Amino acid sequence: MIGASRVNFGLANAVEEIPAYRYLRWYITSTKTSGNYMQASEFQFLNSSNSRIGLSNPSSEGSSPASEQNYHANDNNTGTKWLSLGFISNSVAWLKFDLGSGQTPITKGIKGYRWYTANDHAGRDPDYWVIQGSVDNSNWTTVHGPISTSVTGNRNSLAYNSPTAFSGVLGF
Ligand SMILES: [Ca+2]
Repeated sequence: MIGASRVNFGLANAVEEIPAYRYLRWYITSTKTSGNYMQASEFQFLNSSNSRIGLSNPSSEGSSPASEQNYHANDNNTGTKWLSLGFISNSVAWLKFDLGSGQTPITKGIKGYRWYTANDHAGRDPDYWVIQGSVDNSNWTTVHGPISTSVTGNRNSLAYNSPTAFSGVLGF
């Protein structure tokens, strides 16, 4: 397994293995207005220069309109959005990235993340979420959050920016 070691300078100097998460997901469980769809124009993982890391197409929990698919949340264009239709009944939406075989947040240089609001309906904006990691695409561990925040009412705008979110968590 590819991983990293984090040394905890306690009495025993124990070494804790940091799981080599191949999968990361943005896991949203609340929007500004309940009983709504969920939407975002961009969700981006960031490198140490606070720049977007391009990843292959993500997957998500359910259906979306043809022009508002999950990959529209990671096309580096705030003019396109991902709309989760299922959120209105399921109250959960997730956007999952497979970093690839043998890849981890460390190999990809992922140090944090940010996301941007969509073009309309502020009530659909996420306001409570976690970031989770998984080694097997089945069991998930929270690596950032939960984040509960009031999101800007501005449209197509930066809503949350944490370029060092995973500092000390994912091996950096
Ligand atoms: Ca977009």
